[in-house]
Amino acid sequence: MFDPHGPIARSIATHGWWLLLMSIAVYLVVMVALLIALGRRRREIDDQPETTRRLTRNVSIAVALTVVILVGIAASSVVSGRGIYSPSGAGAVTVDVVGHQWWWDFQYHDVTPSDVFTSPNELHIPVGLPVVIKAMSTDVIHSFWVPNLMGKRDLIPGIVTNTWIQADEPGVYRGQCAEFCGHQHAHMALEVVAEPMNTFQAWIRHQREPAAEPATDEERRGKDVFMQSTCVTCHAIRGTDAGSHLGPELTHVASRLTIAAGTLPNARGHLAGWIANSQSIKPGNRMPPNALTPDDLQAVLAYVRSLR
Ligand code: HEC
Ligand SMILES: [Cu+2]
Repeated sequence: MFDPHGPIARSIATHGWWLLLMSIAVYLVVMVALLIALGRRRREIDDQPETTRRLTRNVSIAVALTVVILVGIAASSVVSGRGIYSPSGAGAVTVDVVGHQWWWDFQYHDVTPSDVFTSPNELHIPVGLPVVIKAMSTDVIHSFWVPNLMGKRDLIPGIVTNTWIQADEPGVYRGQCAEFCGHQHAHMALEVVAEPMNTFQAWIRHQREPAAEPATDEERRGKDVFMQSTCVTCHAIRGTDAGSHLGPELTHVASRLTIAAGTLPNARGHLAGWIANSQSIKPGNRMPPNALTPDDLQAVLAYVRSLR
């Protein structure tokens, strides 16, 4: 959070530095005054009314100064708070951020219903433009936090919270759930991929497309196994009969950087381990182990890996 890459994070970091420097200054002044008082001998004039008056005046000045500093901090809080709540301009795109135990779903709004798609655990945004976020949760309270780009935003069941996010430069920024939400809270991470407008639009166009048709025999067999086993009860693959959203959408799963909410890099070996028994990787997560034969597992793997 002390390495801001967007306007919200910057105003939070600036505010944080001011608070820190102010606290250090006040602490030093108080300590120096304390040391002077400790080292000072008691004198005869200390009991005279003149000294009492001077003391009263000095204490009043210190109290007034304290009030001024606190009001200054409050004002600075309000100013940075305003910048955080209202987007810097019209939003480029609106995204629903939905918290699940223990993964994120990002649903991109569109005027055409068939163009709506989800991008689990990976939020793509165009550089330099605000993206409007509507945050919600399906189970318990989560908190959406991307330290380099924005402060924490709670996702509360039954309530839609509005916020926004913006990045200055292209890059991949890690985010993390910041409100303890159960067993796998620590493995509830996400990636924000900030990219130039044309790359972002190309990504959107690609994500809108239905899943690629299987190209090889093994992939075709994998698709059959997928459609005939329990996978379809939880996962959606657009363009096929699989349409459940209990788990992350898999239409373009192979194009993502990580699997299981930032738990593992999206590589063949990790995927195999995940599909066979995700409970050994992320114990308690909502995907049950799958008793697939080795051949079926290889085929499903080939199919899932073809979903670019
Ligand atoms: C009872 C529901 C359920 C069933 C059945 C199920 N999954 Fe999942 N799956 C999930 C959930 C929930 C997650 C997300 C877990 C997490 O990250 O905490 C997931 C994650 C995944 C992922 C990683 C996706 C990502 O982007 O992180 C893959 C790949 C996957 N499942 C494939 C399969 C396959 C193949 C089958 C069938 C053999 C299957 N799943 C059966 C619920 C299910
Ligand atoms: Cu959490």
